[in-house]
Amino acid sequence: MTHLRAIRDDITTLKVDAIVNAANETLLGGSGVDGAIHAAAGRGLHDECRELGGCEPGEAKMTGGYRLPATHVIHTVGPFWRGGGHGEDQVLADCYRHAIALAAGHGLRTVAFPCISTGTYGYPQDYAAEVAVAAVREAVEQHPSIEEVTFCCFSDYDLELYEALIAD
Ligand code: AR6
Repeated sequence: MTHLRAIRDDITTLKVDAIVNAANETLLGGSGVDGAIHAAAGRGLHDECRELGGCEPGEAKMTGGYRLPATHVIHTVGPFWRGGGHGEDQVLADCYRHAIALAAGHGLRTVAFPCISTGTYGYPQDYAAEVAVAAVREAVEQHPSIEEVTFCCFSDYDLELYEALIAD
């Protein structure tokens, strides 16, 4: 059975098979976790991303990890929060599901996620955490080769939310 855990950390320091990036549709970098990942990985990541031709919200694309301790980066684009009535939950769940499927399809076993869409894209943290945990639980049932999924929180508040949801 896949182990789910929540930690509070900088995702760029994690030595896992893949860290997930909360990117934008260009995949060419930005602020927040996207900026941190590109800064830590170096120029090679940017060059590989330029070849990918962007990414639709809810989809996921994989690159190497370059100077990161993680061997791969899975880039996904979360939904911009517009009040909740515009299919945001579905797109956010797709980010988690597609990232897990992509990792499993490449034989990866350990994956770490940031709290996608809860920064610049404005998704309420509690709703996002519920969607994330439910989507990951569903995805790892279909991809049991995934050994561990880490929810890498950047705030104590997010960590509390995820710890409570995982314990359920
Ligand atoms: N490690 C882990 N989590 C982090 C880190 C880090 N080093 N840095 C920030 N976070 P955001 P979004 C958390 O804004 O809402 C970018 O410009 C942060 O505290 O990074 O999906 C992209 O290019 C928050 O909990 O992503 C897009 O344009 C979470 O990561 C846009 O922002 C997500 O916040 C995407 O917005």
